[in-house]
Amino acid sequence: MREIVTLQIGGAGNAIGDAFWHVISHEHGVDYSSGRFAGTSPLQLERMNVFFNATVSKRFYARSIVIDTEASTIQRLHSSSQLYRPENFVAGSESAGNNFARGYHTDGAEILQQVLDNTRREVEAVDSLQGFQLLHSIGGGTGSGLTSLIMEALVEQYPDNLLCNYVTIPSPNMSQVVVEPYNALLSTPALVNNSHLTFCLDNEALFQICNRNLKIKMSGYEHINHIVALTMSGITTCLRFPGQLNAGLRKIYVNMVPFPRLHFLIPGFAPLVTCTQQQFSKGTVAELVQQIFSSNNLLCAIDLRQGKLLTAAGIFRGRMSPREVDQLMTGMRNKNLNNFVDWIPNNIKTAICDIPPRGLKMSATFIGNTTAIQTLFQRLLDGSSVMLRRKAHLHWYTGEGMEEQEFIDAQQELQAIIDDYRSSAEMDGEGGGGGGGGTAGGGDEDGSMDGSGAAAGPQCPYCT
Ligand SMILES: Nc1nc2c(ncn2[C@@H]2O[C@H](COP(=O)(O)OP(=O)(O)OP(=O)(O)O)[C@@H](O)[C@H]2O)c(=O)[nH]1
Ligand SMILES: [Mg+2]
Repeated sequence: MREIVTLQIGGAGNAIGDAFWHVISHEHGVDYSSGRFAGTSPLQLERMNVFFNATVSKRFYARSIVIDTEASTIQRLHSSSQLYRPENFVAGSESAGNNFARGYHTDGAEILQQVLDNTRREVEAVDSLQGFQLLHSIGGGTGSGLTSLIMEALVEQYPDNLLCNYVTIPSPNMSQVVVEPYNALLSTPALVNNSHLTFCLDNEALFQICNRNLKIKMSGYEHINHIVALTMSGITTCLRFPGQLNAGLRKIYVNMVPFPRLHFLIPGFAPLVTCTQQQFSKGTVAELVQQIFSSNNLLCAIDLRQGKLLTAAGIFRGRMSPREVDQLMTGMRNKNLNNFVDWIPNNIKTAICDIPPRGLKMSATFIGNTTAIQTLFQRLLDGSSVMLRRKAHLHWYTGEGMEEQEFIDAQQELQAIIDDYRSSAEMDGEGGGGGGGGTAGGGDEDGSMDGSGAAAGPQCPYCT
């Protein structure tokens, strides 16, 4: 069995991690509170070991290290479920206070060894580790600083294993903390150089999905985290249930990442429907295909039409005709050739898993590696540059031992990745273009690519 060890780090990392375990434990027939199996199908058990460990007493627990510099997050999870192994909780004494420097150099560094010891124990208990899954934000001090530290150590200690990050990207609409752009900036070097697969979960897009499209009144992150968990469940479907495509992290890596540095992936999910909206949906595969190629269904605030897809994958769940899925996906590519690079033939892949997610007849998850991600990186760069120019708030970092040069180096790293994506858009046979923010292709007014004309747009997943 090819196992994965999860590390959930900081406030956002643990909240999203918990939502993920909620969703996938149900899919595998494991009771979230007790960790006991109550499933009905052997398929639920077949590849359970990828994410869960089994005990002799037939209980399952999440193979996850639960990490935070402050204890309260961890206490919450401790009391909510027996799915977590108590020895795997690693808590510090004080939050890193939204400061990368404290996550990386002081408060976070203090608990690093304990994180690595626990990780080692889990790694030694598995048959054949395929890699690590790290869940964290880059706006907070722990999620940015401590995660960077952990990644450096993991790459050194486990050079043959893959690191896959699910990264919460800050949005001023969701958090008012003024230094978040600095923390995001300082996280860039570790993500560029040490992560193999980075799934970008942009709070800006998630905010828009809930607020503008679904008109949900948000009092916290619960809705957002559920959308993220559904999407993560979609991305990991092929790792958790029998199938061919993307059946392991390395296969995802090979299929989705044409150059090692260009490993930043945009996820999307469909349908995102309320009960009311569901009544008006045709519930067809064509709708799903249309929706996953709509910018409105992406978990990143970017416009797919402003760049080119290097690679794309659609993971479909539920009973449907593989022929129809293939035809529709190929049709989508053929109608939008201008939005796909022409130097990777067959750069769109599909997978189908019979088992639908809870409460839905079928769903589709999108993974795209697009040059349009430049606009997200540019947003992060601009957000930090404007403060850095005046050295605003810099003393919080220099006071913890960091130097201004580290900010400048990180800016260069971020600019370099923007340039890499831009030049890969321009590598197209016909001179490409479309990478630097210009409109590369056609598409509909709602931000979707040309498709079957089915209604697109995100809706609430809560009734599902
Ligand atoms: N999607 C999502 N974002 C969150 C959640 N909690 C916090 N955030 C975002 O994450 C950033 C703050 O990071 P946290 O993860 O809370 O911080 P941390 O890693 O615990 O670091 P410190 O608290 O500074 O030690 C902000 O951009 C928040 O908007 C959550 O549950 N879900
Ligand atoms: Mg915190």
